[in-house]
Amino acid sequence: MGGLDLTPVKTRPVVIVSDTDLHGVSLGAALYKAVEPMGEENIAVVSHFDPKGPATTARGDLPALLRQLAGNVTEQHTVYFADVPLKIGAEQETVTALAELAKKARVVYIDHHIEVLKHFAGKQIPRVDFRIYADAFSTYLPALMSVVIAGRDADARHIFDLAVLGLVADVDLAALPVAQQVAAALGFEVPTLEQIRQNYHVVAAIDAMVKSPQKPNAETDAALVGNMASVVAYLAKKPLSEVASEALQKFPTPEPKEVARDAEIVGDAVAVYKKLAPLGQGAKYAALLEAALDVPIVVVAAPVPRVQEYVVVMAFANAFLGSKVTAEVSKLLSEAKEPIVKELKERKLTKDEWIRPTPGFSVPVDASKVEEALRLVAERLASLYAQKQREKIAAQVAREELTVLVADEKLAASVARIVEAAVNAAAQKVLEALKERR
Ligand SMILES: [Mn+2]
Repeated sequence: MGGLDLTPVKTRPVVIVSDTDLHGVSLGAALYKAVEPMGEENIAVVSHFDPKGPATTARGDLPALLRQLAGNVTEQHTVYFADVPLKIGAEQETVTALAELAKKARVVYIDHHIEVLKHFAGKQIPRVDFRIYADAFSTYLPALMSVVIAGRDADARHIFDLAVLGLVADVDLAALPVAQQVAAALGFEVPTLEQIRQNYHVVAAIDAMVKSPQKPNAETDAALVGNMASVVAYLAKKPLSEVASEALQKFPTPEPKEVARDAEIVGDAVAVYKKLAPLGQGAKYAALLEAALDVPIVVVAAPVPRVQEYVVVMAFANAFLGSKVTAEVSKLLSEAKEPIVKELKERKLTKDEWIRPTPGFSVPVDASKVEEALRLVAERLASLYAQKQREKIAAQVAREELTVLVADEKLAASVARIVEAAVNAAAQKVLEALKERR
């Protein structure tokens, strides 16, 4: 049987299974740090990405990995899962495989994915110790607390830094207040949102390093199984400041404000990057732009690997650390994509071919006409955004006026709803009229 060889796990009672994104590997590293005093010769790290075979991520065959693991563990083993979500579309298979594994060994399952909770809820899986948290930061608490209780201050600092890295990597803004509370209790300093924005390129560089097939060198006696396991050990062994400078050397990533210098704001809501982002780095440049500009929508173009004739133009809702309403903006983008693509087609800037959806949309455009396409997408989105703002303000004003005039609150509310509907309908007519005129 080719693929992953899990026999090194057999003789090592502590097994850490981590997801392969930055949150997963850094959480794996935090657990590694916590169990290190048990002796590295007793630790195995399993972290593997394979879209077609056994993998420690839902983007591969997770149930197969769990079954294989069950064949290599005993009563003596404790298996820690770090941020490994259930495989969508294979939930029951994953639960069954996990239950089989738990018959053989003790399992501690640390995660923060809601779907995990949903599928495990009400299912008694003996010996699986579920630690499901509401946010990315909190998943580090078991590791953090175990070293704090043991009085290992330097390790606590290290794990805390990994936890902040994990929350930024997972774009989990809700976790920031939790991090602040924990920081206050432990006497650590937690970066502000502003500092995180300014230093976002560091996170982007570490993320690139983690995802690249180049393995950072980690000196350890732990068994490292899979193509990402050495990254876990590396993050556990090196202070984060060293990891950051090495990542920036290997994957030079411009600072957000540097990227923003080549951007233009269209209307007051859309930032458009006027240059081409480097090959395959459109999403990363969009995030860098968002970090610098705090606009609700960014539009970026980037070439795609193995395709010469097309460049992808991408529009993103501020899925990063933005402070402007994301749900509203993603709705706007999903409504906008059809008419925009239609217009791009009419102007012969694109063929009807879709590339995977993003938190927004992406469309391939003729490589020789990128500038024109970028401008068109940015302008249409800016005017749609402005239109939505006007509708919102109109509805707001109508509601407030009525609350003053109509004393009865319930009556005011129902009249307000009628007025709001009327305003929306009128706005819709204006929009349609505008469309026809084009
Ligand atoms: Mn995660």
